[in-house]
Amino acid sequence: MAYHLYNRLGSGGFAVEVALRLADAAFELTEIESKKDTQLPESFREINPWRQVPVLILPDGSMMTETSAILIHLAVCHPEKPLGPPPGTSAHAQFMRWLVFANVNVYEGLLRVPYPGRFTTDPGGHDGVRDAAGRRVGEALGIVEDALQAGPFMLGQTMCVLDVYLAMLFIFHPDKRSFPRLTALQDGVKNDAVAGPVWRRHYGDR
Ligand SMILES: N[C@@H](CCC(=O)N[C@@H](CS)C(=O)NCC(=O)O)C(=O)O
Repeated sequence: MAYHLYNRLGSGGFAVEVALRLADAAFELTEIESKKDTQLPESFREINPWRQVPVLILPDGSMMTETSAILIHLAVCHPEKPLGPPPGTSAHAQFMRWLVFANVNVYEGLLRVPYPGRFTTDPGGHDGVRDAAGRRVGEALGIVEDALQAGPFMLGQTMCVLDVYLAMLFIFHPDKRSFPRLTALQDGVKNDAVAGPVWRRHYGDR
């Protein structure tokens, strides 16, 4: 059985789709018809009780969520493909560190912009949630920017799925000028022969 990816165009599953293509893995893709920044249909709970994409069904039929965990899993399952460094190495430790850092501090912060009502019970407090989250995401991206000194990618010269993930998250931050190294990393992902076409299907010329 092949993998099965559930996603919504323009969502985090972009990075999972690129990982599957880098792995040359057979997969079926279901793109949920649902507008960006809205809730997925109630019926999607049958696939994922948390009602979010991406969801990856593994070849044995088990189900995975959480983009960073999926990317780590795919990299470990396809060590001969250019997804990430060999498990057990210091480079792999950094790979996992930054994937989780980005997931917790950037992805989750960005979600506070479309869904502020999930993070305060004060109906008048939505702008405050958005502003504080935007500031915190900016701080987190600053840490990533500093870590990119050896660049152009997070682990050096070679792109891996960590870079694909960061490039995708960076789209949603309004301030590009403060992050020249992240901008260069994003350009590298957009220009990649495998990631580029997937990028354009999801994000056009952004
Ligand atoms: N923690 C999840 C977050 C996934 C997520 O937030 N997905 C968004 C699309 S980018 C979504 O499904 N939003 C619909 C909702 O939260 O109701 C992950 O890392 O994969």
